[in-house]
Amino acid sequence: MKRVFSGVQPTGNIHLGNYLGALRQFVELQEDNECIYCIVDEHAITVPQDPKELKQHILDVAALYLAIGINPEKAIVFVQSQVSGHAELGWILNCCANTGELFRMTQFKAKSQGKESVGAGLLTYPVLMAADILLYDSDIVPVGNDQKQHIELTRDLAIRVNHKYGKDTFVVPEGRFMKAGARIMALDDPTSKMSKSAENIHSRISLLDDEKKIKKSIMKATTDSEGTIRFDIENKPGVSNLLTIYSVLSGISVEDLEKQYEGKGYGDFKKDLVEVTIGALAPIKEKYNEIRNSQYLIDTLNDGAERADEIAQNTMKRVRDHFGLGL
Ligand code: ATP
Ligand code: LTN
Repeated sequence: MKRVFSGVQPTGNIHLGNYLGALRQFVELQEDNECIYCIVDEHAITVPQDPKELKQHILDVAALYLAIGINPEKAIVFVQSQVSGHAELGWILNCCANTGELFRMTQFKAKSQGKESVGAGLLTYPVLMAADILLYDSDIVPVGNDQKQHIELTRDLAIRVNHKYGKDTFVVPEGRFMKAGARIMALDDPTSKMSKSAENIHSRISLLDDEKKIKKSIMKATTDSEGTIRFDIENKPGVSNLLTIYSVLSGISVEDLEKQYEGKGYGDFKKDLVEVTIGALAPIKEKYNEIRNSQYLIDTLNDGAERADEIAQNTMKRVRDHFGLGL
């Protein structure tokens, strides 16, 4: 059995991009692998967070994990800060990473753009992500396309450490990316990715959006002036993004959708996409409401943390030993 690890930041409600690019894989992989899914709250504080809101968001994401179909009897679900090995291994790996490679990360460049000084956590964030992954001897890391560079860095760090401290220090992991949906674009600007933290709420569809909001965001979505429904990322990024979302949510191929909407306008197409989206999200919302405030959710997370900690402590013993730390 392969070990799978992934995480989502509790920085807001999960959106269609997170779901189609990453979380959809979480559910699929739990059938045949040993899966560990984390709510990475220590990553969230790389930018300022309101403590009360952060606590709520942790439970929101946890409830959404279960609502989309992650089964705690098959997978471990837990909160990062409940397992101290993440921060500890993060420090050790910080001592193995170079500032040059961290300054080159596109996410760091984007988040620090135009600012004279930013929190050091923004720079070292990918090292903590590497620690998350390596702490569990993970083989596979299901993520969206935007995390490719961070996965590469994780692999580089693992190989570097293995070379210096013994080849069985870390398992070298691999990223897993969806063929369709690995990069869902913002609805208001199809040249940038859909994001939890973007200011315009109509740039994204959150899994918990109500029907009115879903309708408004899709009907407002940026398209183009050509008027035909066909997949062409270069020239028609907005329509292509909507076609991807439609196809993945409905299970109908993009080619069949193009045929289905031949001679029809964007209005008809968008109206149908509204229905498809509402239909796909309704069961998720229902399950979420059932468990969000339950003791079951808290018990699941505490149990997950205990199971994760056991694996993490084993890895940390080995890592400390290889590095010569302690007695
Ligand atoms: P933020 O906007 O606050 O940076 P985010 O929306 O990027 O957050 P994360 O918690 O950082 O969300 O990402 C969770 C997972 O979702 C990651 O695997 C990431 O690659 C994936 N993901 C995020 N945005 C998209 C997107 N637009 N399309 C596909 N996958 C995405
Ligand atoms: N950096 C990721 C979130 C994340 C993650 C991880 C993903 C933190 N640690 C470990 C996979 C494995 C992001 O999506 N921004």
